[in-house]
Amino acid sequence: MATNAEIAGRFEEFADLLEADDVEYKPRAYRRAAENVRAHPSPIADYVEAGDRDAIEDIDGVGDAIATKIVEYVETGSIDELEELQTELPIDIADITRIEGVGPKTAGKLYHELGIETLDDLEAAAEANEIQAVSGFGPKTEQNIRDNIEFAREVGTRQLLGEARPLADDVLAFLEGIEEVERCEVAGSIRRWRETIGDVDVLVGTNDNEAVIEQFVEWGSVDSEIESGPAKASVRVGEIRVDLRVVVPDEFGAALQYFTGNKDHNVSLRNYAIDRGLKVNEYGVFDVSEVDAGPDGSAESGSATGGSQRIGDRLAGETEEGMYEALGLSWMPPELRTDRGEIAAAESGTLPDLLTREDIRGDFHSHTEWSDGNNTIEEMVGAADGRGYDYFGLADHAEGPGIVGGMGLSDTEILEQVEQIREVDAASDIDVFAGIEANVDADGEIGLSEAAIDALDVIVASTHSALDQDTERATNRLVRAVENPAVDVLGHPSGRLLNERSGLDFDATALAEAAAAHDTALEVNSNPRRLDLWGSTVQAAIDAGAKIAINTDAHQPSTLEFMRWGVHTARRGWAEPGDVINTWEPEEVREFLH
Ligand code: DGT
Ligand code: CA
Ligand code: CA
Ligand code: ZN
Repeated sequence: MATNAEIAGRFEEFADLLEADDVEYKPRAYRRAAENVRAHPSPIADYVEAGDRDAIEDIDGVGDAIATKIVEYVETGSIDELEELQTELPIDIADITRIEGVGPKTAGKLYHELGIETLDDLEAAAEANEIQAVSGFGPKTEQNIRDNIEFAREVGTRQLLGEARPLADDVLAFLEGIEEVERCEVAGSIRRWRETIGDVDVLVGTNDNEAVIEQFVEWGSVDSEIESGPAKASVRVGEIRVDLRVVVPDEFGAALQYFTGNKDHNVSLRNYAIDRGLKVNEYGVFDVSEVDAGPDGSAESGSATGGSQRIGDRLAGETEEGMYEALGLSWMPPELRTDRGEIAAAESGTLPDLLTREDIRGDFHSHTEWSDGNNTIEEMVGAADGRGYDYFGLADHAEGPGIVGGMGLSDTEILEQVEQIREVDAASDIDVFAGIEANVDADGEIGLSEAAIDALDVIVASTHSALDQDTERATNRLVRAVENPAVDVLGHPSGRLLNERSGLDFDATALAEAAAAHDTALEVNSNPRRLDLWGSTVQAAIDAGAKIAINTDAHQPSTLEFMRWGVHTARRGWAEPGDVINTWEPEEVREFLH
């Protein structure tokens, strides 16, 4: 059945094609509907199944016409009007618009002028210098296309963590319910909480492979079976591939360690073991000091069942903890397994004591209907209170570069909103911070009046424009923003959108040093399309002494849930509770923001 993400994807495609066709107004309506459909907390296909038309039309931005298309899509798997549009404009629009600076309008023009339909067509035209000859384009645009085509190709094949992880949770819940399953766990990038996922890996420990594999491929959510064999099977669920591997319970820990990766971590771990006369593989940790069958190379000639890889004295393999312990290392959370120093830290007992969800006491960046959010101040605060938070910050958009006219708040409106926020604060149990999301212009300035700055508790400053600057200019710009004494948090520092645009490239250490010196926190924006900062940049920030703020950037109560992605992303950057200001006591937070 169609997921909300798939439905949203169709409307995004609709919007892109209409825009490529120079249609006005409608694309915006479709995009708004897509966004709300994507964020909707329950499966919309269920409403269709139950014939609950009202529930569909209750979704913000979904009127009669869009509801009809949703029903058509869920029931038939396609939308006639969209198919017609696709025939008329046979452009791989999602692929082509992944190139920074190439929007649907440009894609439409390139199709009409040069017949470009695919990324390959586009690359060929750029190589042949045909693009700069089209009116309105120039050598700079053409060069930009050449520079970004690789990025566009690569990202097209990966899913967002925020879309793949809920599916992985469902797979796990299903497998746990199978009688023959003794142990199961996700593995691979999904267990490491990487921000994008190539495929979902799951591992089962059982003594009855056949029964488990048979039930797995018959799972109700499976759209098609890709392959299945005696010890593994792969299926497709929506757009996501799920790989199941089945092992005996006694080797579950070894397989879990191996298939969690990442590859670099595994290679380093294997070398670490070899240096100590041990051998690590997907079957266990083995003492091979008494084995004279040659070094590592002999394993390659082993049978498909790994017979010759189970050579020597097995020291561990049943549990993952045991695997690391046999190597003299403490167990480490999967988020850390990227070969950025975690093995040395495990050896010396200096692994970080990572932040957890329970440590989070608030959020500093959310939106209301005052700008582009869907709810009132009261509703957002109520939802934050309902999550047990101690404090909560509203940060609607201020007007400025990159913000659609009329959507951002003027200085006068900011002062009006602050007053309302104070009233809501007085009437609620949690501390409510009056904030704003200011816009960092191309030179690093934020355009807020002194009066607004004085009235506000939290100023989140974010870039929303000029995201194609070179590294030096981008770094200077962001450093200037964090040095501004009014700025408390630098919002989504790179401005990247996963699978859509790469955002600013900047020197994370230089930025973090400036942030640390000026008591400005760097944001981990938890929106699954952003996750910005991310693992390596969070780690650089913390190493330089900067503080992190994990924010949801929620535009409605349901997306306060995004905190889950932000916390795991911060864990990928070795964040301990003290590094993250939203674990602090309310008084400490006030002090930091002041
Ligand atoms: P993905 O699916 O592209 O998001 O990334 P992963 O990390 O899930 O990669 P995947 O699905 O190809 O393989 C799952 C894990 O299996 C991977 O993280 C580490 C392990 N693995 C796969 N191939 C190799 C390999 O050739 N050598 C080693 N040491 N480990 C491997
Ligand atoms: Ca994978
Ligand atoms: Ca895989
Ligand atoms: Zn925001």
